[in-house]
Amino acid sequence: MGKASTAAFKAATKVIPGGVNSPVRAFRAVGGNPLFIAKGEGAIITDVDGNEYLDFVGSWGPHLLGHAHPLIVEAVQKAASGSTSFGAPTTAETELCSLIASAFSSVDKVRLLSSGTEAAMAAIRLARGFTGRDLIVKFAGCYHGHADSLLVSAGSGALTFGSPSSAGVPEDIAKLTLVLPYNDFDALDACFKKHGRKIAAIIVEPVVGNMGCVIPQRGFLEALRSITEHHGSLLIFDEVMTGFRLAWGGAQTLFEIKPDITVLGKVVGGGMPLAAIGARAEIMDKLAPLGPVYQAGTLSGNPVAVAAGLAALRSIKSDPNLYRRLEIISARLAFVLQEAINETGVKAYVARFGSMMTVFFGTSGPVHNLDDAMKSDTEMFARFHGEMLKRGVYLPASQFEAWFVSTAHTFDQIDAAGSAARDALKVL
Ligand code: HOZ
Repeated sequence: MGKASTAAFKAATKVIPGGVNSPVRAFRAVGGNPLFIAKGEGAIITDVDGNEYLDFVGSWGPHLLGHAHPLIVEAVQKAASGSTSFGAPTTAETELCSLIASAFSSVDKVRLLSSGTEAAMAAIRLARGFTGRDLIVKFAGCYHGHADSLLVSAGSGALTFGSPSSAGVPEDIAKLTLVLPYNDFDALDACFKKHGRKIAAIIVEPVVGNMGCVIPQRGFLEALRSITEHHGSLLIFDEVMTGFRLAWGGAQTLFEIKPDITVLGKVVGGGMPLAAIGARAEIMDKLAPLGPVYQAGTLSGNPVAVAAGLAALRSIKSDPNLYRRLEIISARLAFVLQEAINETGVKAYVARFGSMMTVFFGTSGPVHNLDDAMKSDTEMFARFHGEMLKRGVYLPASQFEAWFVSTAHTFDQIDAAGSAARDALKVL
């Protein structure tokens, strides 16, 4: 780590808790201090010391098209020159919401918000308001932002009510969230047998990015769909990571499952603070001002964020080969990493779905749920992270985060990442 990043971190710690505005950035899980980033272009970021890194964080998901995509930058500049906020409707919001609705067959109407956390929180309230029920089901290891109802871990038994996973979350709120193991059909059945009539919704990452990349087992998403339908509960797909990343219509299009409510963030905002919830009209019309479920925001539908989102989605839509190319680049990354693992004999498991991937260290996999993910050797991952950084590759600073590939990554860069990984694995 260079002198300028060290000094910047020292200064930051004086005025920002832990020196960061979101905890995983602090590098606590991998040791050392965070790099302070000065700029990014395509797949490369540059720190304040002038060191360049090949970036597989992609701002934790938004940069499907790479950093500083010219069309997004141009759109942002143009929008900002006409004011950064109105707090009044604009035609661009209607355009963005129409584009989102056209991408998801489960969505008639869309409400724009400012962050994934806010969107997941609103989706939960909407599900409760629509069904008149209080309980929600989430899966251990799935992360849906930091709203009180969602910072909950499993209680003492899989069928018991959840307990707070953060100080400040009241027990009484956590009790309304049931936490089940991901990919566990029996736990799902037992939970609905016991509580089905009281469950407002299941919220799930259809492909998980937040315990590392974890893929739904065959039939799991279908089981969520049928059990919720059977019990009159709603199914919420949190597609903050997967929406517009895995396919134009998100994971739900690939798996051919229609959720009741879709939560979007990251790619949909082109790197600006923008998120969305979408559903069929019957559900969305429960939102104020039409319905009784309150939700609002001064910066909701912010013109600069909307311009960035529109530019990102239009660019994605205009390129019919984009997802195929992204798949090939991502598959290449998984391949070169697996080659490096095989060559060096390090025990590690590469999990990938499209352009989301995680190398779980110290396990040969498979990783189906949080318990499997927790078998990882996090110290080995931390050493790997540091060695990759020394070799100019910037990875998420936690074993339990997804790496993101962008359309800006080139084959040469991917092969360079493979060579860096081979060298890094050799010295672990
Ligand atoms: N919640 C993000 C990881 N899943 C981290 C966001 C950030 O630190 O920017």
